[in-house]
Amino acid sequence: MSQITATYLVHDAKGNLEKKAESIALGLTVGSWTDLPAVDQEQLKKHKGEVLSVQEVPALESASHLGQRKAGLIKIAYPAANFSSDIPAILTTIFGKLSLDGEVKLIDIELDTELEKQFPGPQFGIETIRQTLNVHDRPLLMSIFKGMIGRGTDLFTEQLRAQAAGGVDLVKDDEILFDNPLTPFEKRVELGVQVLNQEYERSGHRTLYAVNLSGRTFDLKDKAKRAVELGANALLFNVFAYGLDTLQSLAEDPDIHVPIMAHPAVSGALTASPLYGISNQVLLGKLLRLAGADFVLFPSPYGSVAMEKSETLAIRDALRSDSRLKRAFPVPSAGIHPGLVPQLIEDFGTDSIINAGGGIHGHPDGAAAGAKAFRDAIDEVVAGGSLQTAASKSPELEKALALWG
Ligand code: 1AE
Repeated sequence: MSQITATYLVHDAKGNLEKKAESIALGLTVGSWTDLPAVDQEQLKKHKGEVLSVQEVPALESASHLGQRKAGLIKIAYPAANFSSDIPAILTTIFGKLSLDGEVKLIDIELDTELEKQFPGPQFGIETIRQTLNVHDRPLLMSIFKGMIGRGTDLFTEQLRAQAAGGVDLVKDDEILFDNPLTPFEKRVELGVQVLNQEYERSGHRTLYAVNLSGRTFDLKDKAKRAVELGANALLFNVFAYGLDTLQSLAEDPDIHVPIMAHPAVSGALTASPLYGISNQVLLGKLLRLAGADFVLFPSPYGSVAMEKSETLAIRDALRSDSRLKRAFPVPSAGIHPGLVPQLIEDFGTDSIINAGGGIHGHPDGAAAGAKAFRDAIDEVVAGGSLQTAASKSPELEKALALWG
């Protein structure tokens, strides 16, 4: 029987974890059990949630000190017979009302193969994106447009050309750049195609541009299709401002056949508390891959907006673990500069993306030099060398290290 299992960290003021587990398993499925006549029990057996395990763990200091608080990891299996095969139905089953019911955090989920098959996963995944870019043996380098609000297409063109000239593999819009009169969505796509084709002709290096797909939910598909018609080769999507199912609908549409980059904006509201919400591993890892993200951005453990290292590694693993779903690129981000390249490669490996905005545009000699500093650092570190060796051969990297350390 197909099912999803959910693991929760529960702080229970009544101090009875077994009872709490049973009340969750029944409350989110058949309602009650022992009071039911045998004939109803027989009929409802296949719908009943089942407590798989209850393991007491030390309570977190930040938990409420009321009552006889006990903390535990509670694992429950929910029959797939109870829900339609979509993320809204699954989330409402496993963490709907429960998310409002005290100190409970959804820590992990596991879909069995039959259920997982109902989801598309990434359309392209790491391997196909590498083939498109013809880059096989190093982390990809991505940069971000910066300071575009209130500015026009001239700056857009200039920044894009400089980033591509410096050797980045992908450029993405800033997530706060929406459709606007100065740099309209369609114009950005057209300029992106034009500039990046020119750069490809000039240097032979292919760069993809992820335009920010924004606007009202019900307009997104038409907008994305128009972008693809105009030649867009990637989309950036603020998935948590819309919902995971919206991402899935975009990823499943055969007319939107471009990789989708999921931005984590808004997700912190759901993940940051150790006591409530959803773990980063589940939200940014498992669910984004299931819904079809090809790239997943998240705060790195060492940048300006930092996330716990163990959580970033759990996201990495959820995006790349063996599965029938294609593998998605982890993109540890925020405050990244060339001095972090050895650490990024050590922690996230070659099948990852090194992503910087300020760390490229803030280079004293401009964005092309900023990008080149990263590429020189990446190439040397992947070849087994050190940053210092790379800097001795690269004035751009030397300057970047002098600035950021
Ligand atoms: C976690 C997302 C990071 C992001 O989107 C962004 O714009 C980073 O910018 P920098 O590299 O910190 O300037």
